[in-house]
Amino acid sequence: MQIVTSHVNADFDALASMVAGTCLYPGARGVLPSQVMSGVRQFLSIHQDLFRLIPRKGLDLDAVNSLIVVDTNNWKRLDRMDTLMDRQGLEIISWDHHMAGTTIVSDIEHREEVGATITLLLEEMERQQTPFTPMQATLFLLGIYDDTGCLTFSSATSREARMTAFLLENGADLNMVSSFLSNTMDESHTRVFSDMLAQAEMLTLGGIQIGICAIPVQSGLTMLASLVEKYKEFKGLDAAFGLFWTDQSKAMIIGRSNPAAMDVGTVVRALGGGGHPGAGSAVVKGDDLERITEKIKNLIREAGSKPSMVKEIMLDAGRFIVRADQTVAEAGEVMTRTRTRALLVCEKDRFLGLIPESAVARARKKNRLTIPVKGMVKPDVPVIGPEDDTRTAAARMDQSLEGMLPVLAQGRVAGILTRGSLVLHMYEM
Ligand SMILES: [Mn+2]
Repeated sequence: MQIVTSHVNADFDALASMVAGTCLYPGARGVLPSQVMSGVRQFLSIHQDLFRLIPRKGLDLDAVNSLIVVDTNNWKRLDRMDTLMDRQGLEIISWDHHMAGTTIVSDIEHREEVGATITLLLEEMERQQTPFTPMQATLFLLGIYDDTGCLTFSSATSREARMTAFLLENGADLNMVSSFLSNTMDESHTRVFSDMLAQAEMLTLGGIQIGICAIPVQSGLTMLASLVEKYKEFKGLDAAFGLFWTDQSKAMIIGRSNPAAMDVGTVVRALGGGGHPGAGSAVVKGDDLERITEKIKNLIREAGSKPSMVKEIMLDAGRFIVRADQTVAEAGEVMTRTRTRALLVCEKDRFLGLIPESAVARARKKNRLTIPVKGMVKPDVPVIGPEDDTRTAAARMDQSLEGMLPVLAQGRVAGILTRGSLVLHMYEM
């Protein structure tokens, strides 16, 4: 007998991978561990009959000669399979995305560092053109979304995104997916949240309040980013970091910050993750929680104490400037040539305001292209100083309809920040 099984406290990735296993290996029976996550339990209470699954309880392992293990690499995480450990002639096939701490030695191993195990099985199903139902597609998508925070965790790869598209093309139902994902906020989240409230450390940096919570969680717990966001709001903080540590010596670090408070991206990038000033995440492996916490505190201090300044990243404004006595037609030509949506209008050294593309269009309609630019200046536009920090600039860019901030020093143009240049800076490109 060939069986497919996965870890106790099965999450959606584990369940999806088991079901995909029964598709790829016709004749294999899915063996459901006794304990499953509550969202999975709710899902199964409706869908169980649709899948070829039998409960672990009451299963006699004597007849098993082929074991397919999905979404774990550790005998201890399986539901009472120890008797198979030394069975002579037992074939073991693994499908998994956990790279460290493997205790299950397999004959055929499909182990790759992707965001979800189900991705590996789906790629194989796509290759073999293995048929599956829309209901199964929905479960597979739940697997991808559960393990990758709906593709937002930095552990997600482009392969998860490709398989998401593949599943949507094959009938996955997003309404069902979202209804089961929203249900996955359960008692374990309440417990984690109350731990966060009780155990957080506070850092104050130049008036900015930052909370850091290091909390052990069961692996596969999703919605952690929402918990960090809620925690930040609940405590009225400027920024918050959650370090969620699972039994697989892996920590998920999630940061959230108000736009102008601090740059979360800098911190998580230094840990090998990704993000931007307001939000980011990283996965850190093989380090203990205390060491990671210390490391993050230092990174936060660095990020908080050295915000980059506008003058470090501003562009030369030369090609964005028109003189107040030039015609609107000339301004229009410069905009077309430089592909900008507005220009800075200056009289000698003095900054008067912007002339936006829309003003040129208006003048063209009214046949007034020959008048001087001075007559069409929009004076009260958001500006920034060279000594201001880039977080302030990012917040102020929001108010700019033209997507540009003139950088002014004593009323003179010192440079310019465009939305594009600010974005490149945020992603450190
Ligand atoms: Mn997984």
